[in-house]
Amino acid sequence: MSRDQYLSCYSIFYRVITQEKALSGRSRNFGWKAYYDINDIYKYLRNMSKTYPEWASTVVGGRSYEGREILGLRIDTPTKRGPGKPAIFIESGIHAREWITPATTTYFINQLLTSNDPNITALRDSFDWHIFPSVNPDGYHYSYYIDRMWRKTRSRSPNGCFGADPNRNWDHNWNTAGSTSNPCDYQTYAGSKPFSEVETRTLASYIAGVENLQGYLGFHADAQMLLVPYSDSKEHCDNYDDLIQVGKTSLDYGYRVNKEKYEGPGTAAELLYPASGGSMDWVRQALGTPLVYTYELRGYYFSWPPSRIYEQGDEVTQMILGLAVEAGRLGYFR
Ligand code: 0X9
Ligand code: ZN
Repeated sequence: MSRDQYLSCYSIFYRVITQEKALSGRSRNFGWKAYYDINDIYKYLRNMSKTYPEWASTVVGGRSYEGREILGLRIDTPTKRGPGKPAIFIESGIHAREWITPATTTYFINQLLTSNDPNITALRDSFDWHIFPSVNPDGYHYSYYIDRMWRKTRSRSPNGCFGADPNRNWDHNWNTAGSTSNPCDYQTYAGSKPFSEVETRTLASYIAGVENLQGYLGFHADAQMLLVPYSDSKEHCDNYDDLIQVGKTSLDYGYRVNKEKYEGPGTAAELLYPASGGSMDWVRQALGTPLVYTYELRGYYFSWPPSRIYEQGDEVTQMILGLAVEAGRLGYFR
């Protein structure tokens, strides 16, 4: 990259990150024109459970090193199939700096709870949703107030360095690919052992307790692609062809919104880089959940203009709808 290219890239990036918390957008009421901190996000979830008590309740998916809850919203309306609906779990914000993922996830919650579009109300009523906008709340808080590019958790290693990569810490071929044993690595420290991080350990036990879990969707930024298991090898899982077909329809639905093309679907090892110890792979292998995906949303250096959150919010809503429709057509959820 030439110096001029570098400077122009940097100035775009600088403009984007200085707008993120703009007070003009971050009004007293929660919304999607600015990025909100973890307390505001949690307040929003609690408000939604109070506003829609028949449909939604807050759930605690685990806890963090600094003592925060991993707070989510369970949306399980009393309509349609009655008890025992297929469950879908949404994981966002495992990487602290990927701010667009908690934002689009609360956007999606808002769509489920307030949209009058019959496709969206049917989507809401057909599943038992377990939605977690920020599964790494300490990291998000640290990224929000101290170091915008923070990715990891905030646990302290004996040598004084902080954090492990929570998407390298799950007990699936732990620390064998795309990870490091160096606790001071800024990005991909796998942790001292599988599930060394309280966040991944407690969340895994919550996920394992979700009845009839049929879908697990993890949201990241910013590679703009759709990934399927497994991530540490080129191995394909037994319903790989279904995963690809469902993933394609999901991307088609998303494409109609903003004409944005995502790469994939395919495995991380084939499309991105091999990485072990990820949540998606653990869920697929340990729990046998049939529909497991990682969505890499759009962005520039993990940032996205707050004035355009709704763009990716609408895209993600349609992608999830497309996924549910196509998987239903293939006979899942019966
Ligand atoms: O490296 C990652 O964890 C993800 N990319 S990111 O730039 N958002 O950090 C890719 C995740 C792919 N899935 C797994 N490795 N399990
Ligand atoms: Zn990520």
